[in-house]
Amino acid sequence: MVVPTVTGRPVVMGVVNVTPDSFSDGGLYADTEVAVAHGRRLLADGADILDIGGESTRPGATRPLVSEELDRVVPVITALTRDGAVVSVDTMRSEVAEAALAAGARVVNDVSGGLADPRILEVVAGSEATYVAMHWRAHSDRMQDHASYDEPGGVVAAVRRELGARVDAMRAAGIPDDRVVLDPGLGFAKRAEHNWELLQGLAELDSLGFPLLVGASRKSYLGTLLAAPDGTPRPVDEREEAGHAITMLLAQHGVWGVRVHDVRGTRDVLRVLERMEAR
Ligand code: PMM
Repeated sequence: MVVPTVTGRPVVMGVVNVTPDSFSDGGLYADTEVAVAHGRRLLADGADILDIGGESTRPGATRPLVSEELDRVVPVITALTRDGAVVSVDTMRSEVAEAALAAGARVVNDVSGGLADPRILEVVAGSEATYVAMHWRAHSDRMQDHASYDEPGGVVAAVRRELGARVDAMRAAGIPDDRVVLDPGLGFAKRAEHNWELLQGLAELDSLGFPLLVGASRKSYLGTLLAAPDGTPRPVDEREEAGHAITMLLAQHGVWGVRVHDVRGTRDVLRVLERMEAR
């Protein structure tokens, strides 16, 4: 594993979205220079990994061209790896994963777990990269049509089974188990109640036998939880404290990593936890 956990606390993956349209920070870091500066700030705040993405996966998003995605992420990855950062590329495309690895990325974070572009599994197998495989059912323009989990055991059983099938595909492609991290994919083909059930059911996902990464921060289920009395969801940039509460619970559960926007606040949460656990 590229970033093994030290002292048992979760790895902190800081988000750098080089996109004009991500829900969490849409357009703020779309420019190379600004994205690199943002990555440097997250590093200074204590990120263990910087997750660089060039495709927005907000519900309803349309996909960029491969060339657009490459132009967004490669220069940012090159600059940040030159600074010594451990960089992850957030992509579903094998061509982008290949270029990112050549530019120095050491983690491939594939929100589709190899379903969008199965060749990505071969690219990862032929490298030394860690592979994060997230639970996913469909591209963002139609993912919420797939948010039904009627089988016995509900969303937790379905995510466990579907991630298990991705593990079979990774093994078949030749990716060793010790380079794999699984992610339940909060918000991807999930309604708010599904996200809460997954957070409550992490132990069942642990039984797959792989480290878990969870991306809980700023997502719409928090906006719904914290909605105003008239039902207006809490704005994206006012959900941080709730995200930190979830980080605390995830750390206590023993997840491998958390994917977050506010690295500084996340570090503070983990520092409190470490102090409380010190004898
Ligand atoms: N969420 C988003 C993008 N990439 N990757 C992983 N592994 N897990 C996630 O939950 C995840 C992801 C969407 O959120 P963003 O707009 O904040 O990046």
